[in-house]
Amino acid sequence: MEMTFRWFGSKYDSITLEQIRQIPGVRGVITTLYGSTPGEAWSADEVNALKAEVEKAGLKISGIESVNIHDDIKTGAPTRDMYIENYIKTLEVLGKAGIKMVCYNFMPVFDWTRSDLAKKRPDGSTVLAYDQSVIDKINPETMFASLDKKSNGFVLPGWEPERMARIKELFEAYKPVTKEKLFDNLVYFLKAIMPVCDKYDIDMAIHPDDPAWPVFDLPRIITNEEQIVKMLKAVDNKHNGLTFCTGSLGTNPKNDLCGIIRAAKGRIHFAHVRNLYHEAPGKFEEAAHLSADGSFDMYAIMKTLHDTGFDGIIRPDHGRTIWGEVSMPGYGLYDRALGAAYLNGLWEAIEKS
Ligand SMILES: [Mn+2]
Repeated sequence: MEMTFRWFGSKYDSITLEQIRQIPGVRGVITTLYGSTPGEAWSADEVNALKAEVEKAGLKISGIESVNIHDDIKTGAPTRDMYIENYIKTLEVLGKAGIKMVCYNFMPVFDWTRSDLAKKRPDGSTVLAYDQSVIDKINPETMFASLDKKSNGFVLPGWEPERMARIKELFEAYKPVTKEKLFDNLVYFLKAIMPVCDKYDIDMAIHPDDPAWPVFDLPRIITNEEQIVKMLKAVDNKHNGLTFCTGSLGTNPKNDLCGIIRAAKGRIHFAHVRNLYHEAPGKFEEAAHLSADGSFDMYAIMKTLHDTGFDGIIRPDHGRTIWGEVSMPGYGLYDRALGAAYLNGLWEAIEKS
């Protein structure tokens, strides 16, 4: 198990590499070329510069989150092959730089969705929260505007203003894309990139949909054990794997998180481990990583990862905003550092018992 920490780059993050270096047990960061747009081929110079910056601080790049997928690949537009070619070029650049884990998602239009970025909890901390009844009453533009207001001035990953400006056009493009079509387009993409993944030993790790059900009538395909197993089997190559994200899969209380770990055994290349508190169906808020603060049994999750032979990259996920920190919502230093320490503690106890 390799404990890592997400870092948004010196231009975008409120947290420095020097701070990350001081979190016990963290030696790697998960980052990306912020400022790149989905569909473009990354340059070796930019990747190497990022790598040198991280290494100068005594850390390494453990993986990329994310190399985003152009919407034309997801919709299966005629231009998809060109964008897949660019994706392959990016993977080549990463492979040559020794970066061997790539997280991505196949969600239409949006990355994650929340109805509130700063919901107050009884302890005075604030967290990201979701309430389906609120989402049902608004449209995507209104949601973006309200999220943008509470983002503390940070650009939210997956919610970049350039992207939101094209939102109507994107919804049009996805109109003919059924759940089945979206899945076929994912398989088409994966089959095309497996040769370069084989060549450079790059593990692709698809991120589950967040939340794990359709939002704004857009199809969602990586939502539960059945869909994950179907995806792994459709391209049965060890480099086609999963980002096991408790916070996304766990949005649906019907998902048995430990069951999913067992079902995807050997194909989990990356784990996002955090806790959620379920208030009611379709209504949840994020919590501290500690089991007692939310609805998940974090010990059982870590134990199942351990017992199924997980030896991949792991990171704490969204944290609460605490101790007056001003940061990108969910991505402050303090609570995620507490999360890393807690997960490391669980892991050490599991290994020694
Ligand atoms: Mn995640």
